[in-house]
Amino acid sequence: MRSKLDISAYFVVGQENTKGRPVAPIILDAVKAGITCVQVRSKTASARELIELTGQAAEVIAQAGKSDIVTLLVNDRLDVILAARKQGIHVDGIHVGQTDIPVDVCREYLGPDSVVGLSARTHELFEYIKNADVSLIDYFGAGPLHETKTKPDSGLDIDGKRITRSIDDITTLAQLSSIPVVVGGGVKLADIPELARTGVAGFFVVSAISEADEPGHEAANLVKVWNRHKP
Ligand code: TZP
Ligand code: MG
Repeated sequence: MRSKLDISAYFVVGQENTKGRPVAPIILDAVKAGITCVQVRSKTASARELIELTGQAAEVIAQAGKSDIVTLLVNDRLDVILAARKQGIHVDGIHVGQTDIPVDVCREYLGPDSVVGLSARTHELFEYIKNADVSLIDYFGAGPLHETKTKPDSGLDIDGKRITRSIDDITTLAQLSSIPVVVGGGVKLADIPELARTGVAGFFVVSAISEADEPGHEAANLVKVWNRHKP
């Protein structure tokens, strides 16, 4: 568990999200603009490419002078984090989904000071958030707010029907959860004011920043509007 974990402005990115542009400069721009958490997530990169990208992400965060403020996480790949750490790369932790490596294994290998984030369940979300054992995790990811082409299977329930979360649902989630909740899935600048007012700990985005013509400018706007409207 990281003592100072700020997931208010959380950027998820991989090589498949940047319209062919190099990822690291986009992370640098986002971090300079005030993004507080970066998650390296790629379903197309090899292990070696992910280690490389994680190293680049750590480097640009350091270059921005923000290694102590910005949390760097890797999606799913415990193996990548262990290999990156072995090379001396500063990685804060992991984000896993419900069908990924179990959180007790993540915690065992990454240690007590690492961040372990977990995507909440889609099915019976409210019951789950209320009753889940959160002793090994730092935060929940939840959503989607909207259907998104970035992750087409996001929000599919066990019967294959898609569930998106209303602002009222998200307000309830924030109240029910005993740990911070970060919400994403189709989130754009226009969603930020009402999302900030729900009381959740933060928003996460991929394409709003990664596909923007000026990622730094877009990230700065997201951060500014969040901070203006949060409780
Ligand atoms: N997890 C749930 S939705 C999602 C992830 C990684 C993708 C969100 O992408 P975008 O482009 O912000 O809709
Ligand atoms: Mg996963």
